[in-house]
Amino acid sequence: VTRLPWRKIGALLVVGGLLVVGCLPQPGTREGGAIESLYWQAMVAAALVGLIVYGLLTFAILRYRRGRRADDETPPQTAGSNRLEVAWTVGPLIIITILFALTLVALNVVNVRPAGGGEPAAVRLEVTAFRWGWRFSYPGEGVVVQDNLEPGPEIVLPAGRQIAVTLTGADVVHSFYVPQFLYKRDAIPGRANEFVMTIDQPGVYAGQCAEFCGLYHARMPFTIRAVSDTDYEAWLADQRAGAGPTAGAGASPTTGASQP
Ligand SMILES: [Cu+2]
Repeated sequence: VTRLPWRKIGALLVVGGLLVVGCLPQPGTREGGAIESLYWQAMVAAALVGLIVYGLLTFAILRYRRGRRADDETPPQTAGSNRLEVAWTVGPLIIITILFALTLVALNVVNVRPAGGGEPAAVRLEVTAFRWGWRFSYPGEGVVVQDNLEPGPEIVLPAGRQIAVTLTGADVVHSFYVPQFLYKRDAIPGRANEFVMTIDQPGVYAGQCAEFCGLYHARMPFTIRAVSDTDYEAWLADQRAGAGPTAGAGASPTTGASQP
């Protein structure tokens, strides 16, 4: 009887687990937090089911493998078990029902309507994707930021405040994707896709188009810089005062700085 390399198997399991844990970025928004929770709940459910399935498989393979039994005959064949069949029908139903309920809980955070009166009103942001760039407009503020190809436009948003986004596409379907927000939405021509996001911490968040839209699809990045409320107001004032619609380039002093 050959011995199994338990150490190697254990190490593989640990490395695999770490990979799964390490692959999910920290959520940068309140809504992303709800998505992260849902991800983990589904992961735990999947891991439990996986453990049971692979555990039983491994047990059956090891316990009943050829050569282990004295006689090499076919083991007794049984068919039909009402108890087992009920168990493997009801078990998954329960799991699916729980996951469904947890999904509703997450959706309740992700798909909320923009805040009304009481709280500080949501910042309104209109996003239009086009081949091959982005146009961000702040209705009522007189600020529009638009740029195409690299490095793409950079916009500023207040951290900790709800941002109500209205997303659309100008020509073909694009997709608004900021990996750290754990969330993306399609930008569809002729249709306004609305969602909210609340950025937790000030910081710089890279975004990109996530729907193949043509030749330069890979060159549609944009940047969101989240700052304090006062810095946000100051930026708006700056934008109104000077730069105009293509203000995205103003924030990148490195461009052209290589000339002595
Ligand atoms: Cu694209």
